[in-house]
Amino acid sequence: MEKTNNKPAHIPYISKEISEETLVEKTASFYNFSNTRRSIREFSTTPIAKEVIENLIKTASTAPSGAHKQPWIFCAISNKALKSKIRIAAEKEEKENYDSRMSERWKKDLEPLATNHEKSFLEEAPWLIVVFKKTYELHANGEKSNNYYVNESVGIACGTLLAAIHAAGLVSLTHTPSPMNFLSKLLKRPANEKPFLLIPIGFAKQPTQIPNLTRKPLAEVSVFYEA
Ligand code: IYR
Repeated sequence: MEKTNNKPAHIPYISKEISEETLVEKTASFYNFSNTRRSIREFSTTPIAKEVIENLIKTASTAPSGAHKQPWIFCAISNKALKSKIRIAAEKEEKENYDSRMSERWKKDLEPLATNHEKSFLEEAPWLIVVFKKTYELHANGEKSNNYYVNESVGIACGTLLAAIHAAGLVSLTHTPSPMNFLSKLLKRPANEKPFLLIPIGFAKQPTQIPNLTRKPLAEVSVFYEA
């Protein structure tokens, strides 16, 4: 077998076909579990161990990516002063958004979620993970190289992260303060990295309220082309 860097280029992948009954059971059970995930906007201040966050990031980083370039970096923040700076900067942008940059139609669409420019979760949550996409690779020697399908890759990694957070019994919010360049400055990230998503993580504050939403039924989100 052809080799690169002394590693075999391809190795066997062992897998076993399982019965239809088991498949239906497993997929139904995972669906039922996934369907209990909700975005949470009020967090308990209970600390979460760094090792937990490390495991979550390792899980997110198992995501597939264009040419296996893994074009992401996860900044994990528990530092109170830094969280506070992030909150102040995010609220400044969001105030502009809610006061003038968002269209009336957009604000109407957001009404059921009862969001506003106030982002206390950015200080309450024990951890914030800011996900950056690497639009290109910047090597230690100053050389640049290409990354591919960066948005797709980082989007998948974020989805994997959200699923892992839910599986741990923790909650998260996909927060999109916009524009997000303040995060590059506060976290001192290099020019090849662009902020993608800000994800507060922790336990849900108790009691807390969530919007009483329903999900689109299967028929509205799928089309099947069969024999
Ligand atoms: N980014 C703003 C507004 C916002 C936009 C959408 I689309 C949402 O689903 C929720 C909020 C904010 O985070 O408040």
